[in-house]
Amino acid sequence: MEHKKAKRPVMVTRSSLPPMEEYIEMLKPLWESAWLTNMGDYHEQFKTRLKEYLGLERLELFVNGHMALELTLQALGLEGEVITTPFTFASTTHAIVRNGLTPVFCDIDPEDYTLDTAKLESLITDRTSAIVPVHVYGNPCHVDEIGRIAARHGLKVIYDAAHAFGEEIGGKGIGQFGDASMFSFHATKVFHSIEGGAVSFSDPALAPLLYQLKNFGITGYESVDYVGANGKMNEFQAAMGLCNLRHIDGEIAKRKALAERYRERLSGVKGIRLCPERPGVKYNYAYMPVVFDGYHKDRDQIFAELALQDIHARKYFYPCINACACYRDRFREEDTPVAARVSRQVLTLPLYADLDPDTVDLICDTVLR
Ligand code: T4K
Repeated sequence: MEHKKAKRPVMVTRSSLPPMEEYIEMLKPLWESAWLTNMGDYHEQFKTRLKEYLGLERLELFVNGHMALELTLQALGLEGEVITTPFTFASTTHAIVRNGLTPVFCDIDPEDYTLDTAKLESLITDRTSAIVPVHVYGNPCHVDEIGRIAARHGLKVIYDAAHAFGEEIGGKGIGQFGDASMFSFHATKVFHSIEGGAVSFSDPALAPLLYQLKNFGITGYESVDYVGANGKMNEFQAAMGLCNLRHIDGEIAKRKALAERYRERLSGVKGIRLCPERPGVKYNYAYMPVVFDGYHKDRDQIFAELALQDIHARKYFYPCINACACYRDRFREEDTPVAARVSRQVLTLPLYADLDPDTVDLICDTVLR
């Protein structure tokens, strides 16, 4: 069988970059001021522009998404147990554990792979202080039900929105749900600032605390009030974020067209499951997860067939976090059977703004062959 030629290698994603001149122009003032980090002008501008774009009132920037989440959990003064999902990137669980909290893994919804709210309430104990759900692949969690459960039990809700930049539910920015939401601006994300992250939050009292915690807990020239960390976003990151923000709508539109092309080819095929698109949700097309469940080839076979053509899909998120070496002594993957199964069936196919549509066709041909 003859294959169309694709530029190789094709990786699961490829960072979008602004025109180089745009970024260089942004760097000139940095050479003049020599103010490179510690909350400079670009940092402040980026914060303002992001709040506008994301429809948020309160937001703090961080050096990366992980520090944003870890320091937010610290700022909220949580104790005891935190209910979360095992079907995520290691960062989510690590942020909980590194705060001295105990993660309690809740299984996932078999359709959209976010926390299964039907299984959530039975995991709440008198030691539970918070829920950390993940809008995994940009699939929004069941925020209304999570909000109701949290309110009933007096729990905080901190969303890991690393994959959900720019999304909306019913016209509301996704960062408006829960007590706080963490966004990642890593190079592999829909929107990036090389590395970077942000947290949106509802309680105004968190604003100074988050700012101080990311700066070692320093509260004045001669005072350090908290055991903070270095979580500051530098000016080069903020400059990249400001440039990329100018182009983000076009980037998402390109992703949407490619995601639709995948859907046209792969939906309705027996044994292949795509994530449902919920009405009223504005998606960002962050990932293209495909689940092979009863298909004539399994996930690993398809992964290998693509790799032979120098096309590198990824098994996000395999293994489940409760099966990773650093946690498997304490947790059992069997306790979250849906997550365990999906993690063995899922493949995230290449998706990024500049992916050649012919490559999407080639990938689909390979999957369907
Ligand atoms: N919560 C969730 C749910 C997350 O998914 C993440 C991060 C976090 C929290 C933490 O946020 P950050 O602290 O990272 O802001 C990648 C990313 O490093 C990570 O940010 C992301 N999730 C995770 C899902 O994916 P790897 O180890 O798979 O990345 P890597 O280096 O294999 O890159 C994947 C592909 O991306 C490469 O094959 C090519 C492309 N790429 C990569 C880099 C580094 C580029 O085009 N440019 C680049 O600069 O983790």
